[in-house]
Amino acid sequence: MKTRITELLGIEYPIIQGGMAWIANGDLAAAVSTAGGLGTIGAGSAPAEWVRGQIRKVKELTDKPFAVNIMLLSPHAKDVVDVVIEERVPIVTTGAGNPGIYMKSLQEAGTKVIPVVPSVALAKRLEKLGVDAIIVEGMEAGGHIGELTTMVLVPQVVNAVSVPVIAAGGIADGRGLVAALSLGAEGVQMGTRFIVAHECTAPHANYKQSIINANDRDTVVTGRPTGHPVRVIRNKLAREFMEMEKNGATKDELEAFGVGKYRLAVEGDVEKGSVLSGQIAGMVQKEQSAADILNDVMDGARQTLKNIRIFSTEA
Ligand code: TUI
Repeated sequence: MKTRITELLGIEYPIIQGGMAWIANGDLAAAVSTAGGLGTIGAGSAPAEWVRGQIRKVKELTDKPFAVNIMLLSPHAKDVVDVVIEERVPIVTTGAGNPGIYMKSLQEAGTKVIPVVPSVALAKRLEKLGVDAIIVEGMEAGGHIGELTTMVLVPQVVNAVSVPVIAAGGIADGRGLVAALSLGAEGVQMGTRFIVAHECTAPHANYKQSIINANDRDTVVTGRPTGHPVRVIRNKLAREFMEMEKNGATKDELEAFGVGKYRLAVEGDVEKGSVLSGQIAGMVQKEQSAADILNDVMDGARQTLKNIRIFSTEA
């Protein structure tokens, strides 16, 4: 399968692994890139030197292209940009904000910049600044999300920009890949499914089990009053958050209550911690290697294309 995304990024399959904060370390990124996708290190809110260590690890493990995701709300975002430039990282994805102020220095260093956007307006603005491609993420996704679904957002952004578009949110198999391509995307980004990859070494086994156990309705969105809505698995913490929100807790109270909770879940406390996950967790059923996940998605896509040859192609 060849698209502008596989060509731009120099990868075999049009599948990008999401740069999940606290979860996507160098082990996972290297495994995905080695297997023909685009692996991504999630800088999250980690210090820049941690990111440098993960970059060096990926470089040791593979010669293939890889990315670093810069979470723009991080207090270390600027330092991470400097490290990415020093280490000559080929591709940067960004999330949770507008990467405009970093565009020039990243592109002068030869780094391709691919922001995650939740709206047509931001996609248009960033295209003008010269981004190389755009990841359009629907609110089916896990973690920090926008308002619109993948199904409605992807075709509207495809209509509005000419750079290639990557679809994210609610995609975990070959049917999702074909659906995204049907909407005009030229690649997909998947997060939740890669959490259960064998090579995803950061999260505790309990975190992976929560993803595997989850059914279709087991995620909820908390934090809307803070301006940073986050999709998580419904657990003790999520119920407490929802109760606080119902009782009119202030932004400051909610934010203070949320501090340290991602880390707690990644370390194994999946009741009192925030288990970030996409809605598609209901379809993620087993742990597999990154290579098996990529092969399964590609095989599923080929099968799907056969299954949907329902229209006669004769004129
Ligand atoms: O970024 C994500 N997912 C994330 S980031 C994260 S860590 C976090 N910590 C504290 C508060 C919030 C998050 C956990 N999950 N996905 C990409 C994404 N980016 N989703 C939505 C956006 C986004 C939102 C607003 C991108 C740009 C944006 O622009 C606002 C503006 O400045 O115009």
